[in-house]
Amino acid sequence: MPGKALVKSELSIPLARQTAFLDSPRGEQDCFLYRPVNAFRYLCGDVFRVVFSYTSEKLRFDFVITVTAIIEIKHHCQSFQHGCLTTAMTKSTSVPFALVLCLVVLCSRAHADYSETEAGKKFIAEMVVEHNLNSADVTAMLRKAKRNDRVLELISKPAEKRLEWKGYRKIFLTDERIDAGVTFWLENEAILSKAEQEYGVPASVIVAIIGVETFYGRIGGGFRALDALSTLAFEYPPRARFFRSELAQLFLLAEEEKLNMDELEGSYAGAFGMPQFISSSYRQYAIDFDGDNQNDLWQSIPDVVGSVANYFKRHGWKSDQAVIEKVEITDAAKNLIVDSPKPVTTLASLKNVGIYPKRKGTGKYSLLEFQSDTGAEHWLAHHNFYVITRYNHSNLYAMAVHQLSQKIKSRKESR
Ligand SMILES: [Ca+2]
Repeated sequence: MPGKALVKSELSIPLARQTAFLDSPRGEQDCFLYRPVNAFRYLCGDVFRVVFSYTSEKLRFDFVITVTAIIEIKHHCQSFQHGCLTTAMTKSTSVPFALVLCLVVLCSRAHADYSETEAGKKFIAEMVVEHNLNSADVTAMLRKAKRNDRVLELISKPAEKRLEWKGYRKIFLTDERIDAGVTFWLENEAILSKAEQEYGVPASVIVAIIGVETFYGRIGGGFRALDALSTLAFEYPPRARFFRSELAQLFLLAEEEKLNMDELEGSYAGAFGMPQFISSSYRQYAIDFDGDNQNDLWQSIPDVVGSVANYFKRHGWKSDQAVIEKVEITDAAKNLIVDSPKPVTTLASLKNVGIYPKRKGTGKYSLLEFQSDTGAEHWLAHHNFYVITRYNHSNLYAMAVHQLSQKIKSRKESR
């Protein structure tokens, strides 16, 4: 039966809003924008929304994509088929032709069956041979995976690569996040102390990580994990190998923790729970810190706190050492500035150019430059700074975590 579709409303997002959205990838506006993409799941419902992206096939992996409009479509198909919707939409004079084309593309991709692709078949075979999973079960689940274009858009432009420190810090070092950190700390003081004692990782760092990752659980979901990881595994060549492995880990995790993969939600990059562990990290580092025999990073704050502490300990956190210290440098020191946080510069090299570290570390350092509002700042990163980058491989990320931890700590102490 032919479907009847009506364009209910069209909302153009002003340029200013697009900019705000780009500047706050983990902010609420971002959630507002990417949630509608997930509405493909509600395709057969009464109302669904589509986020349109003006894009070009040849720019697919350059991702010059701007979200320009959200269209809400009401349809009355009992059994939805894109054909009926596109036909109806083409008749509508209020919808630009380009948008109709986008819809066709988005709809058709949203229905891609990865289990039928060559890469998908190979993946299923590996899950059976290497991990002993049931072929029919894996195939059935993979068949449910839907391509998500928003995932491809976001993965290509993470804030860590787009922004300098002066822009990045404004996302995370806000009064609201600091206050939320103090509140989280006060509400979970006992479990944070226990984790600090058992793992040697400061409560302030654990609190800051959870604050940067998900704003204490407020942000972080919005994508079906199966869709996000399948999209990245099968449609994002630059990191397909990594994401295929994470998709495999997701299947294993779901099996071990008795999770329903159909419902699991996470970030666009396939990280989930309050501390945003990717599947392999979840399997390797998540712990049961409340004694209910489950590693629950969604609902159990003790498990979240213990797992973050465990992650840091396992990556070599040294409880008696500093993270990073600010230094003033002369021109002679400029050739010691590096991009990598891995501490390889010796104390002797630093002294040669007039830098004398004041804080305790391993004796190996990394001299980093950050662009602040007032110009270049120089910081001497210690081993523990490098450990923070094991959570997210970015100097900006580690700096945000460190500074947020310091601000939360001093605000808590001043209360
Ligand atoms: Ca537990």
